[in-house]
Amino acid sequence: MASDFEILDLEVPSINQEILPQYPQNIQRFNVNEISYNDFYWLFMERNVPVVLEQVSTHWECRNWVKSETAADSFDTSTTNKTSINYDYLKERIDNTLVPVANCGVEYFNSHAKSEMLFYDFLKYWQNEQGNEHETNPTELSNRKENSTDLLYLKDWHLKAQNPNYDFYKVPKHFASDWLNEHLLATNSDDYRFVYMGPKGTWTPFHSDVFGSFSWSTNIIGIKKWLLLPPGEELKLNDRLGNLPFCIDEQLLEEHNVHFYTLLQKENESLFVPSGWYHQVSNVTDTISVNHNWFNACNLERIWNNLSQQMQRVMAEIDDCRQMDNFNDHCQTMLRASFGINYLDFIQLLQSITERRLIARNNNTASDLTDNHHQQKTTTTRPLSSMSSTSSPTLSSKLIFFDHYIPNDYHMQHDLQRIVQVVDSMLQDPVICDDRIVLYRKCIQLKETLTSSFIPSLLS
Ligand SMILES: O=C(O)CCC(=O)C(=O)O
Ligand SMILES: [Fe+2]
Repeated sequence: MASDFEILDLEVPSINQEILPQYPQNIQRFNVNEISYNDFYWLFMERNVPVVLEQVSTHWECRNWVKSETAADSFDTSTTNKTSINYDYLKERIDNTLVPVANCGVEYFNSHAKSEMLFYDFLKYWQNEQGNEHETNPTELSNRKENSTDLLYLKDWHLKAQNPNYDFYKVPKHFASDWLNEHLLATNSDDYRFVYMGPKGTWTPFHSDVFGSFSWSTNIIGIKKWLLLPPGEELKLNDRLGNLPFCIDEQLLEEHNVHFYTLLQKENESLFVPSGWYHQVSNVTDTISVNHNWFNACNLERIWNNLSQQMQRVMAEIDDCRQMDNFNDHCQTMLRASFGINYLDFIQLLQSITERRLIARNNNTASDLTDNHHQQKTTTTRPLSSMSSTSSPTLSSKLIFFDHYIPNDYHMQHDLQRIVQVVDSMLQDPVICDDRIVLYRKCIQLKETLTSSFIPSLLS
C-alpha cells in the first residue's frame, strides 16, 4: 500500500544562485509533478521569484464544485469541454453560514466595502448574475457611479478552519513548509487558509500581502488576470503624499516605466506569489480559488524586517507620548493592530517552530521514516504546551505538515539555522535591547536552546 506521507527532500543547493538572472523574462511554468521540492525551494522560494505550477488540483475533492459540460458547437460538428459552477453540490456539501463578501463596486478606505451574507444567498446572487454582461476592467469598474449594481466577491473565507473534517483540497508539497499556519493551527488561532469565489469582473485592488508573506493561489475554475511587480517597483507609482494607487492597469504601469508581469492563471493552475511583490488580481471569468498566505525559512528575514520597520512607524506616530508609562506596551498593542502580529507573537512563533523541530529531529531516525511513518499520523494541531524539548521522543511527536508531509533532517536543520540568523538580527534591535526582562531574555533563551542542540555536521 502506498504511504499517505511524502518526505520533503531538501538538499544543499547544488547551483550557485548568484549566477542566475534576478528575474526571468516571463513567469515560468511547470507541471507540478515535474519540478522537485528541492528545485522549487531553491530556485523560486529562496530567490523570491514567481512561478506557475500546472495540474495541481486534478485529484482534489473540490473539483466537484465544478461540472463539465460537453457542449456541441453550433457552427461545426466538434465538441468543446466547458466547466461551470455546480451550485447544487456546493449547497449539498457546505452549510449555510455567514461568509465575508466584498463589493467590488464600492471603494472604502483603500479597499472594497465589506459585509457578511449567508452563503446560499451569495450562491443565489451568483446564479442570477449568469448572463449579465459586466464591465471586467478594474479601472472602468472603479470609475462606476454609486448607483450601479453590486458586484460581490466572496473572499478571505476560512472555509477549511470552519470545516476541518472536509478535505476539499490537499496542500501541494511545494508549499508545505508553512510556519505561519503550522504555528497558528497548533495554537488553535486564526489561520491564513482561504477560499475565494466570484463572478466575472470581481477583483482585488493593488496590494502586497500581509506581513510581506508568500501566497499561493490555485484556480478550481476560471481565469484570473494578475499584474505583478517585483519588490520596489511599486515606489514608482507613489503620489506626492507617498500613497500607492488603489487600482492599476498596464497603461499606468507603462507610463511610469514600471517593470511588471501580466499573467493569466487558468483552471487547475497554482501561482506562487513571492514576498513583497505588489499585485492586482481580476477574475476574467467566474472563478473559484484556494489560497494560503505563509512564511518559512526562505522569507523569515523579510518578515522580521517588515515587523521592525512597522514598529519604527508606530513609535514615530505616537512619539509625543514617549514619556507615558508603558509606552513600549502601547506600541506593541498598536503594532499588533496595524500589522497583525507584534514582537512577542513573532518570538512565540519562532519558539514553537524551534521546539517542534528539536523534538522531531531527535525522533527522526532513518528507520522511523521508512518503517513506521504510515503506522501513526499526527496533525500539527497538538497544543505546544504539551510539548517540551526535554520530553521523551515518541512517534506521535513526529513533525507532519498538513497531514501529509514530513521534512527530512536536513530541512529541519536548515530551518533551525535560519532561526538562529534571525534571532541574531533581533538581538541587535533597539526595541528588543531595551526590553531586557521580556523580549531580550526570550531571544537569548531561544538562541541558547538553538545553539546547544545543533548537529553541526548536517550543515556544511
Ligand atoms: O484572487 C484574488 O482576488 C486575490 C488573491 C491574492 O491577492 C493573493 O493570493 O495574494
Ligand atoms: Fe494578495
